Amino acid sequence: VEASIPEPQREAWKRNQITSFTDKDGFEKEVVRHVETTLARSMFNCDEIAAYSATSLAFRDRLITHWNRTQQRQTYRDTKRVYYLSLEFLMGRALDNAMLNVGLKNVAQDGLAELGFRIEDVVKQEHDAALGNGGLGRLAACFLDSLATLNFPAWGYGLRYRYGIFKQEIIDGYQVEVPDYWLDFNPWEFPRHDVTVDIQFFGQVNKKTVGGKTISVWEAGEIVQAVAYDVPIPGYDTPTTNNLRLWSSKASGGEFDFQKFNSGDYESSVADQQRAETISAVLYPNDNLERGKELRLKQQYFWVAASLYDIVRRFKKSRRSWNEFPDQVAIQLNDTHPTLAIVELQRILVDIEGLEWDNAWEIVTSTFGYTNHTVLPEALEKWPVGLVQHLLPRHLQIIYDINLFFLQSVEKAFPDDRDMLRRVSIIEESQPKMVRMAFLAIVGSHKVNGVAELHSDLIKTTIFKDFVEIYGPDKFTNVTNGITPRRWLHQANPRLSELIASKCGGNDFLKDLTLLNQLEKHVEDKQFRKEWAEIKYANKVRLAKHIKDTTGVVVNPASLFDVQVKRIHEYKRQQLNIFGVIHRYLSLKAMTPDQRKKQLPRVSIFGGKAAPGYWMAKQIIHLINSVGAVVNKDEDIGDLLKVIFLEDYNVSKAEMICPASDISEHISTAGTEASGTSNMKFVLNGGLIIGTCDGANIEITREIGESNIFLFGNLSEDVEDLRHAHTYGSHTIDSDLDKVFNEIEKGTFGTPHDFSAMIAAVRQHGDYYLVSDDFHSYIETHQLVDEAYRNQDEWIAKCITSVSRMGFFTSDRCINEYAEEIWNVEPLAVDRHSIWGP
Ligand code: GL4
Repeated sequence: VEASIPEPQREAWKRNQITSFTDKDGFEKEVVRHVETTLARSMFNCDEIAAYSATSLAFRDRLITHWNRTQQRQTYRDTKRVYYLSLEFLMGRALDNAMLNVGLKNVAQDGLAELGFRIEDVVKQEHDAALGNGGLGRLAACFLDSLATLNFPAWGYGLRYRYGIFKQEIIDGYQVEVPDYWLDFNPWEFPRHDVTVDIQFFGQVNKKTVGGKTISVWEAGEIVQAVAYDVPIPGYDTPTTNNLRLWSSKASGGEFDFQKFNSGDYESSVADQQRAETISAVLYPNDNLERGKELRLKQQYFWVAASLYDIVRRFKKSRRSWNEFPDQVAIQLNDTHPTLAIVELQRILVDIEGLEWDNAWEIVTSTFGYTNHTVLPEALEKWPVGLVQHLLPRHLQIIYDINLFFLQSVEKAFPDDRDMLRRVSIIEESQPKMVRMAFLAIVGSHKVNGVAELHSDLIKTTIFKDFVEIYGPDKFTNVTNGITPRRWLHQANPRLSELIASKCGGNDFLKDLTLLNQLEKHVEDKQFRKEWAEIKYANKVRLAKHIKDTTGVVVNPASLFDVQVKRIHEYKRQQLNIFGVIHRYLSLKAMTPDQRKKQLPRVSIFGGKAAPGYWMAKQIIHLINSVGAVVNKDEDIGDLLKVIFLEDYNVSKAEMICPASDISEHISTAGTEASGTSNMKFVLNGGLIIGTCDGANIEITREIGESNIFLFGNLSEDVEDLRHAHTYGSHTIDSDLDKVFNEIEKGTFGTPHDFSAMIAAVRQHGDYYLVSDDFHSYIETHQLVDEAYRNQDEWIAKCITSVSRMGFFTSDRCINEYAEEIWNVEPLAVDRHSIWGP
């Protein structure tokens, strides 16, 4: 590498190597330089936003030298890389994370203080990067943190949406969506105007004979340009800085515009430009729901084609043979959204590189792994054949060929099961015909995984059962989700992190979370418990202040804080929670003042966005706010019960909310929540949880012990029978729930008609989510929570014990499992000073 550059030039470059700041003075110099030169401001007009911008730029410069070194080293060593393809990366804020991962937050804090700023205020200036909906997108972000921290050569590939998830406002108790203009100023991205790919759509496929061989040539009807924007991803306590490449769409400068322009059709060439830019304009705001819109399919192909072009281009530089592709490249499909990548790689290999079909297919299937994140039928992607044909004519042909060869092999193996072919076909023979993306993803990958044990078992016995028979059980595996302790403990809860460090021999637990087990021997330590409780209280005071500032409601931080924050969805059952709150309210109202005095004060806190088109979810938000409006001003009740809906739940708010929770709710109908990840965040921050036997709750219970979690409700194996009984037997509603419904219908919480659909879903429409079946045990279990909370000493002991046993749920463990079981990649440490080291 070095030898290709003449000696004197090499010396000049080395002589002028950039040195990064390491202390307060160096940091201040960089901040002042950026304020004055990059921002063209001065000490006289440097506000908090300017201070944020300059601090970010100072840290960005640092990251970039490490980023360059990481990339050069990986190229030089030519090792296998992982590519994580995700339509969502819910990154949140970058500055605080960068300062902590680089290990220079204290330096920045002191430096900013000298320049006249409080670091907390500076950090808060940053707009969340909210390019995701919920757990799926946040998981991708945690994985990037772990990949870098563990020194894996890895890239993320996604879309650079101009608008991320909408901002939620609550007006008169209703959700109102406001666009999220997050790109106003984003110091964390590098536009790479030199890294572009032309992506084609529409058109037709022609056969051509080249050298006696017939090949398919896809002639485009429209070309859109993809431009790369790179976001550096710093690992914790390592120079490894990986890359997240986000593609932005732009009108192609090619012949199409040019022709129109020359013929004087200016308006239509502008319209073309707008149409091109629309592709990466907005994130679809649905979680666990697919709407089948043409623009969404365009987004998927645009992103997948640009990413694969980039990956193949990088592979080709190494001049290896195509058969080595899977030794150099592992591609992970985050849900089915990038499934077209399978088809695109096959197209590249067969149509463009001229490989034989079987050879190409072997390479393709060895390269891809597919992660399933949901069993909900409404979330499983299917695309009308006609739409795929129109947008991607060559891809549809390839899908049909993949399906043909697949079905031939199935027929051979199961000659007596004709119905099997219909069931597993990638093409669903419905009206209209549909492409089943999950089936295509399974057939085109060498491993398929679920995200928690129960979920991985469920996919094997339900939606993918036939495929387990066809491929055998080894193709299907489980990787239970995890979270990064850097963001979700160290960054979100600095005081608790520090206290833990003082008992666990320093900060090493942030890199090896199993070291938390050292806490357990201190559980009995009175002073330790006291400090623990004080930190929880301070975090609750901080949240109480936020509640006051944003809703005007005063809550008492000494109350039990009961939190449910996540996307609003019927399967997550916020309706069960609010019905439970109403039940509590009615019980309190029925008490004498003396009886009330003995009750435990509680604050029920909700937060989360509803998909804009999900009417029932919006009704649930409205009911929560309507109940709050009545309860919060009821003088009989006072502090005994407050009901809060926090507007615009997002990553940075989660960082404040998780550390302030006493009990959090993870109460999905058993079998519906694939994993959940906030359950892990809450326990890691010293809160207990109430939950159903669903998703990762089950493994959390296994790790922390049954006595440290409040489980309730029916089990997933009973759900089907219960649903069947609701529909075909007599369906009686729980009597306490009935009273709650009657109260709503009396108009206690506003116009009853507003909530009639929610009630009818339970009473008349078969109670699909088992709200009534689980209501009694839910209420009873909350009584156990109250009793347990009264004994603060024991409560704190449960919290400490739980945290000490949470080591399993780090995303570092997940990434190591993926690396070993699915990707077959090794870490590659980067030397702080030289890329050429051993
Ligand atoms: C989800 C699941 O609903 C959630 O349980 C899981 O934790 C997450 C990450 O694996 O993926 N699937 C979809 S779709 N959205 C999610 O958040």
